[in-house]
Amino acid sequence: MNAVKKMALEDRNLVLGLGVTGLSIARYLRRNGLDATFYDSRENPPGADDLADVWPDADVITGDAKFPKKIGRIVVSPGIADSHPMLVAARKAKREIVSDIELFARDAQAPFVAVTGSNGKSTVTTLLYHMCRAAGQNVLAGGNLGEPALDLLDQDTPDRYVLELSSFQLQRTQSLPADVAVLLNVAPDHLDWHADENEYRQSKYRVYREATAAVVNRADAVAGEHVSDIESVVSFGLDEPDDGQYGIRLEDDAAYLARGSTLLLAVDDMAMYGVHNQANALAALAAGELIGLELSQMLQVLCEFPGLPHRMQFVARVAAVDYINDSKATNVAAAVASIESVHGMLVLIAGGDGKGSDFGELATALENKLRAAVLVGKDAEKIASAIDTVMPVYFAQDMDDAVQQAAQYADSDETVLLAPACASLDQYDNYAARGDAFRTAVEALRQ
Ligand code: UMA
Ligand code: ADP
Repeated sequence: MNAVKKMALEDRNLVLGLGVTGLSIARYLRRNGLDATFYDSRENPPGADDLADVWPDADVITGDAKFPKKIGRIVVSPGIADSHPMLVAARKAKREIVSDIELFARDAQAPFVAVTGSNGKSTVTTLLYHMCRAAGQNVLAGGNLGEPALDLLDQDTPDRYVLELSSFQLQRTQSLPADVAVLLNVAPDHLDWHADENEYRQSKYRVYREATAAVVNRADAVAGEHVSDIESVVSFGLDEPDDGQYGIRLEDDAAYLARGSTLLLAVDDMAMYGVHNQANALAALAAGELIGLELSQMLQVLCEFPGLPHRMQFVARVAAVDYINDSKATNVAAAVASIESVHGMLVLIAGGDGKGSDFGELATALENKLRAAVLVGKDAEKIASAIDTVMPVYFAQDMDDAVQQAAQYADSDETVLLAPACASLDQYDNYAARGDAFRTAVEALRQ
């Protein structure tokens, strides 16, 4: 009798968040005949209409609703922080708290590559997707990028999954038996969600915990410690590689992607732009090797894949000035990488929601490189106080104003770079809407 009661309680889920993830969890629970109550902080969450299609007459609670007692498990959307009252109550009641990724890992019937890092996740996930396809594999990619992980389980089982994972998702995932785990880099981000920087870093290292094979960045000594028990480890970095490693070699003044002493591809032959994308390419090659992909097919992908939209995307040349959209540079390290990838002097457009970041490193990267900075959004003042000692700083009302000002400060053959070092959510629905606003403002300059 007790066992029956316990099962029934365990089958009752509380789903936190009615966004993209919440809806995918609803579809998953429905497919599996499990029961659920849905919660969202917002009184009228937009996802509620979509939920009605998936789950007619769903039990939805909102706002400051009390933690429901008859709940066995909490399935939580990544954006909801541990400090949320529902999660505090769930921990007090000793209920299991899981991510959608935990449910995915428990049910997946095909091997998966897990890709994480502060920056470059989407690029490497997409590169690996194309590399697997080039090798004739049936592959599905998703997670933090594109389709939510649980929706991938509702499709025919592929040869392999490639999952992009955020720190939020990793922190709530206990079992992650990845075929290959890739950690690209760790730099401070999401300090408004994580308790502190150490918690953020530790969540990233979790990607290696149950992995069969690992790709590790040689520049991250701590990452090296986390893979010491993993049998197959391949490293990548921007330095010269030893045997069996991936890196960069210089020959006759040209830089090459290399494996050990073998030159693989001149970086100028890559379709993607920027030194950080060389690191991403090397990480993808290392992961591809670990899953048995053929080198020539992977290199062909690197010659063809131009990068994802809103990442170092050339927009236009207007009045002898180049305009580049790197709206996806949503933290300081990403903005530093894009600044370092631009040749010559630039005018930077930055700002938005800084997520608790320290902008000091921007000043170091910008010295002798920046003509001016035009700042927008919630944390414009905070960025200004970190960088106004190294360059003139101006404030703008919105993107149109920012682009018009930047056009005045840039000289011929210089670049105007949108690399905000901040999330976009204080002003836009997402980074893509911010990048689109930049493009529209640049196009208006021609008129
Ligand atoms: N909500 C609450 N209370 C809160 C916070 C949010 O009820 O305190 C509700 C919101 O009202 C909303 C829902 O939760 O209805 C949104 O949930 P969410 O923030 O977890 O977002 P999803 O729509 O489920 O999208 C998430 C990822 N978002 C975040 O991690 C913030 C998406 O990544 C991801 O594509 C999607 O799951 C599918 O896996 C976006 C992202 O910005 C692109 N990720 C961060 C990044 O890349 O830096 C980590
Ligand atoms: P993510 O999915 O981790 O946000 P993306 O591939 O979308 O990563 O790239 C986001 C931004 O991060 C890019 O626009 C670029 O500014 C920066 N970036 C990409 N790869 C790297 C890298 N390997 N190191 C540092 N910065 C990077």
